[in-house]
Amino acid sequence: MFQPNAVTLLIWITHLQTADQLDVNECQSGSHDCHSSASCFNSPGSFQCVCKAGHTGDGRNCTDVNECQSGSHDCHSSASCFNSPGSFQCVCKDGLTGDGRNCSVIDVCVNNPCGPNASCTQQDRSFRCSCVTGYSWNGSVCTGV
Ligand SMILES: [Ca+2]
Repeated sequence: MFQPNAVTLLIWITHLQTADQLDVNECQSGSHDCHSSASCFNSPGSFQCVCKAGHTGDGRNCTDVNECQSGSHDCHSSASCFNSPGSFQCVCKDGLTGDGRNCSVIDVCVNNPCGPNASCTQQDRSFRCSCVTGYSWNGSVCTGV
């Protein structure tokens, strides 16, 4: 049976150290040629460049993906898409509220702008006030007839 003695152990250790020293971490030393929009991954004797999310390319050259043009965005159908480096933004169109992924019509009647004795009806972005039976509009509120 093989019994390692002090000399073979020393050879092993020296060999391991040499193999370890052969690998230069290009990602840490800054000697890599990855694009500024790429991530560097060190590997034994080499390294890889991978374009960051929202970018496309081979790692040496990375360009922004225009999600608004490519259709890979997830903006709501009633939102505008704005491209940006590595990302994109969704903004609900006028008269709508939400985070751009979800847009809904602003409820203009929610705070009862018509006052008492009136019903509020949303009309596109504005509202219409209708006095209940027995009341009429005096220009600002519904008053008893
Ligand atoms: Ca983009």
